[in-house]
Amino acid sequence: MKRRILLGAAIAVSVSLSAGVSFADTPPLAVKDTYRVGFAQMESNNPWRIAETKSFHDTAKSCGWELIATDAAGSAAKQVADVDSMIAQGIDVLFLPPREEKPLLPAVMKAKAAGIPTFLIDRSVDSNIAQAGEHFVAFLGSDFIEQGNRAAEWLIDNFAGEKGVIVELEGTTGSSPANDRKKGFDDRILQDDRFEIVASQTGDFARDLGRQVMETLLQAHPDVNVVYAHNDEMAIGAIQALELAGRKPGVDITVVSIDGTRDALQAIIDGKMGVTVESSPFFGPLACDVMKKYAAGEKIPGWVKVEDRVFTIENAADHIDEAY
Ligand code: GZL
Repeated sequence: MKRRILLGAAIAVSVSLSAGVSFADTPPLAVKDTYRVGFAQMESNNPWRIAETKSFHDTAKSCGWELIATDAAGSAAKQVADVDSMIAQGIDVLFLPPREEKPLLPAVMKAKAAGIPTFLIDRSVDSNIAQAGEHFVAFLGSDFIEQGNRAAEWLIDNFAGEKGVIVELEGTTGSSPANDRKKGFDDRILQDDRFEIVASQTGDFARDLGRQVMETLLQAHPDVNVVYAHNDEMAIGAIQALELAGRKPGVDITVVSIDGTRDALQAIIDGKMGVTVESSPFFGPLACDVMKKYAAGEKIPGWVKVEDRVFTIENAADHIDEAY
């Protein structure tokens, strides 16, 4: 079953609601007019993070949230400490985008022990240790394996060369989107024997590090003709590095990415990027909707899956006005 929930101005996110899981073990949430809500953001170093945080602030008033929002500046340890502080401040519910799958497990366990229901936002934690319906209520986010798979499908369908020599720029080490975008892309692309991944290195989802890593990998692999970046920030950084080296992104090298930021859509319109698979940051309204349903006793699926679109030269100009 798919439902479309209007997020932000014009972004509608279709959410597929699979069978609910029992919540015998997750802390209850009372139906109230106002809630003290913790939103423990991991960092604010890129447009995606900034758009997500704004989405929660923009939702607070209409959802009756007294929002306690923190920013861990890229430190998983600080993100855990921020959650500790929120628990001490007596939050009713926790929205947590865990920077990395393992280091954020203590935050999930402490919230549960304190009787606070947790919703994981945009990234998840190590499912071997913590599960939806027991340690946290649900994960709200995209299917990162599917995103990687769709990026590979686009490349297979649109690459005109004889041989694809791929450099892969990975996201934050140990994060669920980096792990799964790699799995989804690599498993699919290696089924087509035209392609070879000659290097794969983290750029930590950051533009400048993505640029630096691309400069280094370009030295080692001058024959590269495809870049697969786990997010647009690193893809834009890679495009900068390629142009500085005299390469022509979109002409002699194909760039494939994920997120759907404004700069990426512009790069597609300019012919420098081939595709970006959407990964929406607008989680505020969805978090409000799911939290209220949980409080009302409705069954919530362990994974509230956000459906993503694909942006290419055919539709980038139609969507750039709504991009962040
Ligand atoms: C995806 C999110 C990722 C974005 C990156 O849900 O976790 O983190 O794709 C961001 O741009 O840094």
